[in-house]
Amino acid sequence: DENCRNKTTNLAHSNSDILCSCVPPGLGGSFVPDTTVWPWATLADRHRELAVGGRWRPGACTARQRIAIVIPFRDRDEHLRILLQNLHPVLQRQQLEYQVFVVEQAFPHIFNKAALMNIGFHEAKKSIPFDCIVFHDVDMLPADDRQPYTCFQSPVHLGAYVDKYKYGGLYVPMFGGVAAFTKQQFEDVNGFSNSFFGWGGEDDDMRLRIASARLNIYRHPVEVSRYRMLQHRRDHRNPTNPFRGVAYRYRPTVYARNGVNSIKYKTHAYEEKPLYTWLLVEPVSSV
Ligand code: UDH
Repeated sequence: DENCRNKTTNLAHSNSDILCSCVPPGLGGSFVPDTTVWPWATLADRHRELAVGGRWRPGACTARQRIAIVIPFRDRDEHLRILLQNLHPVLQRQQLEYQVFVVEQAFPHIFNKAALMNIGFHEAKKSIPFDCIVFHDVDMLPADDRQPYTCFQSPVHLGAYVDKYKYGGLYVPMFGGVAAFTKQQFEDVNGFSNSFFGWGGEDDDMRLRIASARLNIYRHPVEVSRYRMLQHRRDHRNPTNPFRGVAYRYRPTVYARNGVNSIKYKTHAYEEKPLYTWLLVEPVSSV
C-alpha cells in the first residue's frame, strides 16, 4: 500500500487529473476462475469495454501504473481464451491502464519462451509507454483480485503460489509463471537469456541475473497471491531442455552480452485483435 502511495504516474496523457485509489473500489477478493472455453466471437462481444489490441484504461481516474502484459505463446488457443476472460476483469477491477501482447513463436523451431519475452519487451515499448511489464504464462489463472499486477522496488514474482503445488512447495523459490519488472529493472538484469531452448532453465537463470544485479525478489502474501494452473499435455516442439542446469554455470559477463540487448528476431505478423495484440515472431539468434 505504501508503495502504491509513493508511486505516481506521468499524468501528461491522463484522461482525468484524479489518481485512482490505492484500494480500487470495485476490488473483490478470491474467486474461482471460469474455465469455460468460449468462442473468440463471444469473448469479443463480452469485452466491448476493450479498445482494439486488448487495451484498456479507467474512465474516471488516472491509473497509477501503465502495464504491458506479455504472454509467450504457441499452440495453446484454449488456454489463451480461458486466461483472457479471467485476466481482463482483474486488471480492470484493479484500475490499471494496460495492453495485452501475445508473442507467438512461429514453427518449426524449438520453443524459446525467454526469447519471446525479450521480444515482447521491445515490441511493447513501441505501443505503450509502460511503467511495468508483466510476463504471464498462458496456463496461470489469477484467483484473487487483491494481488496487484503492478511493479515495486524489486522484481515481483506474482506466480509463486499455485494450486497444483498446494500453494507452496518447490514452485515458490523458483521464478516462473508470472513476474513483474519495471523497465529499469528488466534492463538492469539484461532481460532473459536467449539460449534456453525447450522446457526449463530460463527462470533459474533469471533468478541469478536478479541476484547479480543486486536486486531482491518480492512476493505478495500467499493469502492474496494465488493462481490456478491449467493442465496440459507435453507440447509439440517443447522438449525438456537437457542443458537447463547450465544456468548455474553462467557468469555476469554472460548476462551483460546475452539478453534483451542482444535478441534478434523477425516479425512475421502483427495484428491488433479485440482481446490482445498478436505478434508472430521468429527469434533468429541464440545469443
Ligand atoms: N508455452 C506455449 N506453448 C508451448 C510451450 C509453452 O504457449 O508449446 C508457453 C505458455 O505460456 C506456457 C509457458 O510457455 O504457460 C510455460 O510452458 P509450460 O506450461 O510447459 O511450463 P510449465 O512450467 O510446465 O507450466 C509444467 C509441466 C512441464 C513438464 C515438466 C518437465 N519435466
